[in-house]
Amino acid sequence: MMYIKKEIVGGIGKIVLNRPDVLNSFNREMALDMQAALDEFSNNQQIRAVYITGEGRAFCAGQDLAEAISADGPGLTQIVRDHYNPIIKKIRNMEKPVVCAVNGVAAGAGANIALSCDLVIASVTASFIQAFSKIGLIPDSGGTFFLPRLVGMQRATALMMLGEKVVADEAFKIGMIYKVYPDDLLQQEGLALAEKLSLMPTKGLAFTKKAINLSFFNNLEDQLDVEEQLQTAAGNTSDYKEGVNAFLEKRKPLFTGN
Ligand code: T3D
Repeated sequence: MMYIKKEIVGGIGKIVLNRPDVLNSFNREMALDMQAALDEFSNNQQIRAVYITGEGRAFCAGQDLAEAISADGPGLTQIVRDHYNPIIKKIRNMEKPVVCAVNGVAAGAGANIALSCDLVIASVTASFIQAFSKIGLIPDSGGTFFLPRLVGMQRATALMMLGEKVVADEAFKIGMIYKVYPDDLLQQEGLALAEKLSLMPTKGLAFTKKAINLSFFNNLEDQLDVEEQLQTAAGNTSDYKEGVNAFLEKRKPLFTGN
């Protein structure tokens, strides 16, 4: 089965979660296919932005609960350690921007995979549910890391404990996501955003992402050191030279990602 559809559109690596009958909930095969797709797009230098969305009416309903309780299934520990944790690490360590277009409900691990991406947009009828508490679990897939940082402790705690649905407009208002679009414009706008990013200085964006990742752990002194190092590296890229030359020559820059 092709539970993950992959496509390369110009400089964009597109991933579509594809188990629409069960709202794109993840079973083991789908999680491993997702990891493989992320690896492939990470290694492909022609791809300069990654785009993730869902097939059908949902983005992703998280873990396939039938698999989760199946006696011969992988079991909780393996599901978290081998399925979701690698997906989140691959997204955060991807040296290119990852755009997530949430096209419908995003629940459980589905919500938190979305929130781990660099820019999260959603259709107006999409929603986010930290569904874990309703079945006695804790938010995984980075939820306890990203959500308090995005919306603050109080809201994050309430969302994670109560498991209430947050509609897209509310998610936007509380800073959980970047933008909301009408349903029929989401894919067009999402791909335009990914394309825009794919034409930007890829290494500079990767260094920015690295600095953001490190900022979660550093004090100001250490973070200023990180900025110094990464700015030096950014200054050694061809795209930096192109950006400055284009500005001085009053023309549009042509970035190559190098
Ligand atoms: O071992 C572990 O579990 C550890 C890992 C944890 C990570 C997690 O993600 S835990 C959280 C798992 N997800 C959930 O608890 C969400 C479960 N789904 C729902 O609450 C609802 O489906 C939604 C709120 C997301 C959407 O509701 P609605 O009314 O729009 O759709 P529906 O009718 O509930 O679902 C449509 C179909 O998808 C339905 O199948 P059917 O009746 O048409 O044959 C439903 O059973 C199926 N489905 C939806 N979510 C899941 C699922 N099947 C398996 N697993 C699911 N997560």
